This record gives sequence, structure tokens and C-alpha cells, in this order.
Amino acid sequence: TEERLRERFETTVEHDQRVEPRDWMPEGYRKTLVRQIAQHAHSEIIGMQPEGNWLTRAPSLRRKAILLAKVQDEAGHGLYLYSAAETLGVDRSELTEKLVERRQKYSSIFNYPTLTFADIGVIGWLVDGAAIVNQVPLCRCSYGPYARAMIRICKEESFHQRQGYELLLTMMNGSERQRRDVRDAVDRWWWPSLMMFGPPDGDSPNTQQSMAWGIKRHTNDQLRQKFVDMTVPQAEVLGVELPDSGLAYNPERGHYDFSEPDWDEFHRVLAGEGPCNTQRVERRRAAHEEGAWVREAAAAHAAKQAERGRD
Ligand code: FAQ
Repeated sequence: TEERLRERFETTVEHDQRVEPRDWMPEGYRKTLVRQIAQHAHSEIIGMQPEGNWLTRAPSLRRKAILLAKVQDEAGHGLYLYSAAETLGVDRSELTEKLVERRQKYSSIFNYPTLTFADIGVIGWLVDGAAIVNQVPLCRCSYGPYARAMIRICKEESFHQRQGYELLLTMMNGSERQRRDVRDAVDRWWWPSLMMFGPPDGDSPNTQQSMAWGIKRHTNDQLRQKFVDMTVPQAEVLGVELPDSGLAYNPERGHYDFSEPDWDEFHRVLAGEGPCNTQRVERRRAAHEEGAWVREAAAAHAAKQAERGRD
């Protein structure tokens, strides 16, 4: 019967239908999803730190309220994603342990520092922009719970992106100092944003199988190109220059040509040697440990409720 179940799985994927938690699935499919969804969830949670860094120093009440809401949205995204991972038979606490022990990854992008308030705008514009390009196709992921979580997340992400762009437009219409901060932040975040899409296709061990399973819908390089094509005109409207002398429209390809990111830097960041890796993981570990009493209280409450239910 395993053969029959496998056939059914393959037909489901081939016909672009959704695989649900109750369905049989190959072990490799399950593992790949746990890896990707856990990394994605960890990214949302770790991703609260670079922006959270500016909550107490936002320049106005309005900017503070906006930033607070965005960071809270990210916590929510992390929770939807941990819930999606849990439908695959893993436990959220087990995933958190793996994160703080550095046995699971999170996006390279969150290992860079936020030096001025302009970084908040640039994260919204470039980092959320890249996240949208990567995540919209995931709304059609073959695994139902992940695809459904992505629909909701993408709606909020596109709002985040506009928030960042609006902040940058305001700063670019401000003082010389504000314009300088925006340009400096764009220079620092551009290349790391391109790296968010993962290694070039030739060095991406997972892409082929993930595409065959309908988990990924496009390759890393395809999505990176899409992001560049989308972002260059936005940079022009904003009046900032992207830090790549190789950037030029190629009419034959119908796309922008651009230079190769520094993949050595990418691998160093993945190996834990980015500017903020240690700080990010240690902060997460401390928050987890400081929250132990909440988990204990919740477990005690649940146990008491269960006991009452038995009477
Ligand atoms: N950082 O074979 P591939 C956000 C790893 S957006 C770290 O190409 P795959 C929103 C990869 O895991 C950010 N590691 O892998 C937000 C694999 O290692 P492994 C989160 C990376 O999975 C905005 C190895 O390299 N978004 O949070 C990265 O097919 C603002 C080989 O790579 C997602 O996670 C990287 N950049 O493709 C929040 C989207 N790239 O696991 C707060 C879902 C690659 O074998 C503020 N994920 N690696 O040890 C994906 O689409 C895919 O997993 C890719 C990687 C495209 C990231």
C-alpha cells in the first residue's frame, strides 16, 4: 500500500493540489518542509531584533506606533509559521532549542546592525520587498498549512514594505543629513538583501527537489532577478543610487543586469561570523530563558484545567 500512497502523493503534487497534515508524504518532503518552515519562523522572530532596536528611539509618536505594530506583526508571523511546522509532527519548543543551540538557521539578513533610523525604512523597502518576492509564490506551496499561512503573511508584508518606502520618501524630502543617512543605509543593505534569496542556482543543493515537490516555485536566481527588476525603478523615484556599477537594463534579456554579490561574505554569515550573529542568538536565548516562568505557569494552568475536566 505504500506504493499506492506514494502515487497518490505524486498525483496531488502534479495536479497542484494541496498536501494536508493527515496525508501520507515522503520523509524527505516532510524534512524539507520542517527545515524551511522552521528557518522561516526563526527569521521572523530573530527579525524582530534589528527593528526592535529602534523602538525606544523612534523620532515621533507616529513612527513609534507604526514600528511597534510592524514588530508585533513579525511575532505573529513567527507564530503562524511555528504552528504550520507543528502540523508536521515537530514541537515549537524543540525548534526554539535548535535555534538557540545554532542547529537551525535563520535568514542571513538579520545579522546586520541597524545604525540609524533610516535603516528602519530601508529594511521595510528592501528586506520586506525581498521577502514578498520570495513569499508570494509560497502561497502556492504544495503543503496546505504553509501555503495558507503565507497568504496572510504576504498581505501584512506588503503593508510593511509600503511603510518603509513612505518613511524613505519622507526622509529624502527632509534635511541633507537625512538624505545622507538613507543613502548610507541603502549602501549597507543592498547586497545583504540580494543574498536573502539564497546561493546561486548552481550552488543551491535543495532547489531542484523542492521545485519538483512544489515547495519552491522558482529558483533562487529567478527570484533575485525579479527583485532587482522591481526595485531599480523604485530607487529612481526615491532618488537613491544602488551601490552596483554593473547595474544596467539589458534590452535583449528584458531584465536588469547586476553584479554578483560577495558569496564569501554570505557563507561567513551562515557560519555565524556576521556582524551580529552572536548578539542575535544570545538575545533570543536570554528572552527564552526569561520567559520560562510564563511557560511553566501556562502548563500548570492547563494541567489544572484538565484535572477539573476529569472531576
Ligand atoms: N540565510 O539549497 P538552498 C522575513 C541556506 S524574510 C540563511 O538554496 P533552500 C520577513 C539554506 O537554508 C526571511 N541561510 O536552500 C521579515 C540551505 O541550508 P540548510 C525569511 C540561507 O531552502 C522582514 C543552504 O543555504 N524567509 O523573515 C539563506 O532551497 C523584515 C543552501 O541553500 C524565508 O525563510 C539565507 N539567506 O532555499 C521579518 C523564506 N539562503 O537548510 C522581519 C522561505 C539559503 O540545507 C523583518 N525560505 N540558506 O542547512 C525559502 O524560500 C528558502 O529556504 C530559501 C533558501 C530561498 C531562503
